Amino acid sequence: MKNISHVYETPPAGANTDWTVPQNWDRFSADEHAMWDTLFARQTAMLPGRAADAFLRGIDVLKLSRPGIPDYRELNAQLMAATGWQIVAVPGLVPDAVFFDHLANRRFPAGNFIRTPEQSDYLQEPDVFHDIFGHVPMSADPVFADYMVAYGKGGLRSLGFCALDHLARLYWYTVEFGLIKQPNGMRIYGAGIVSSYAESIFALEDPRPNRIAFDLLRVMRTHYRIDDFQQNYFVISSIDELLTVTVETDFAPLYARLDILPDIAASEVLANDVLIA
Ligand code: HBI
Ligand code: FE
Repeated sequence: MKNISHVYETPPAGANTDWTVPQNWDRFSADEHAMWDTLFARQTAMLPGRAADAFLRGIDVLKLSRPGIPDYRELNAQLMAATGWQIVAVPGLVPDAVFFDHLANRRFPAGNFIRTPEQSDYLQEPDVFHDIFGHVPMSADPVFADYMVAYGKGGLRSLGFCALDHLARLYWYTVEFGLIKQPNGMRIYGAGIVSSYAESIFALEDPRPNRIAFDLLRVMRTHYRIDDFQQNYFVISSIDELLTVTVETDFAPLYARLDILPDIAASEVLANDVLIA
């Protein structure tokens, strides 16, 4: 990804061999805590009616005893009780194999820095607001938490098939930019959308993006955008659907098919796509 500064192919000074670092919650400044509070207030005000029911249930895990950037010591006590997950602080993007291994072991790696006011609407690298506000509430949902574990284990296996780029698309179009069609309407569960004010509105209310029924092979063939809103969003009907398809699919023959099928552009719609209103 261009113009990002927190990418680590080797553990930086002070990091453990799994790239984790102490959160050092006490070192965050009043301005950094205020940045969190501003982002938190703006998103929690706009998400009722937009975020998935599971996300809104999980947001309470973040309503800790005090405002500001969550202290992982307190947050983890809540999250562990809910789904056995814990947050581990990392200095930024970590290698895929490290990332998958953390997910497979119910550890979510969260950036231990927060965006600047100039980046308040979007930044390409996962800061503490994207990771904690975006990912933690869904990680408090037992079914989604199990999906994330299954994904991490699948990611480790995909490394053996050199199929990481195909599997990364599954993460991107579900965990990061997924939509869900609930009986009461279309809702957001993807962390990349739900942590972004502008994309939360765009993904649900703008007529331009295509909202396509989730299909595993279709998603794994589809390129994604990293520096702009998505043009295609994929819509599941339930979180169970995600867990079931990931756990029950034998990915080996799927990877063989993906090797011969052409990729699909990020904004392309296929004749057999099922568009969801
Ligand atoms: N590292 N810290 C961090 N956070 C991520 O979301 C992340 C990562 N490394 C790799 C990665 N994501 C992607 O490869 C996944 O989309 C598969
Ligand atoms: Fe993310």
